[in-house]
Amino acid sequence: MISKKMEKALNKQINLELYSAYIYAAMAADFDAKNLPGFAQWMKAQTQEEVAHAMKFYGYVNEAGGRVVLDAIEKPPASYASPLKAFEASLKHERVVTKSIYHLVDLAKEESDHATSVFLQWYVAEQVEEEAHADAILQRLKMVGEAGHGILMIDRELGQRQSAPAPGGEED
Ligand code: OFO
Repeated sequence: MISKKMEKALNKQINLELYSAYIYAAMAADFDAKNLPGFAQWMKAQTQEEVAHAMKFYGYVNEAGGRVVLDAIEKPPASYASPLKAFEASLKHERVVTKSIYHLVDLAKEESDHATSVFLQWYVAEQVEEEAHADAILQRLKMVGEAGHGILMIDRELGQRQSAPAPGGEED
């Protein structure tokens, strides 16, 4: 059974994961509006992945005897000056999420809540991937600069990203 303090912190994380989903959905809409379907597809898959992250927390809170309480989701930015700016924002956001996961790990340790500690390890590893993926694309965008041809090449490649599997699954 999780503590009230842990329940509150996990509910806050559900909100943050849903905000991540909202940020990426807004980025997808911006890319669709700018005729960059590959970037949009990548962001749509990322949106699904974030919903899955939120629902994995949801499932855990319930299973651990807590109560899921949903809060309002903050409004995400609607547009970005370039794909590079969007991926800069994405990497910055993922670093915030990583910090938040680390705080949860610290709280679990503080409370000797071993079950939550074990549960959170999946997210610790996932955040390494999340930051690495965003950074890899960001570095390539920096390489091609504003050149239309390079952007279109990356767009084609990102369009191949498949959608995330069902919540709670082993998505990457
Ligand atoms: Fe849920 O990993 Fe991104 O935000």
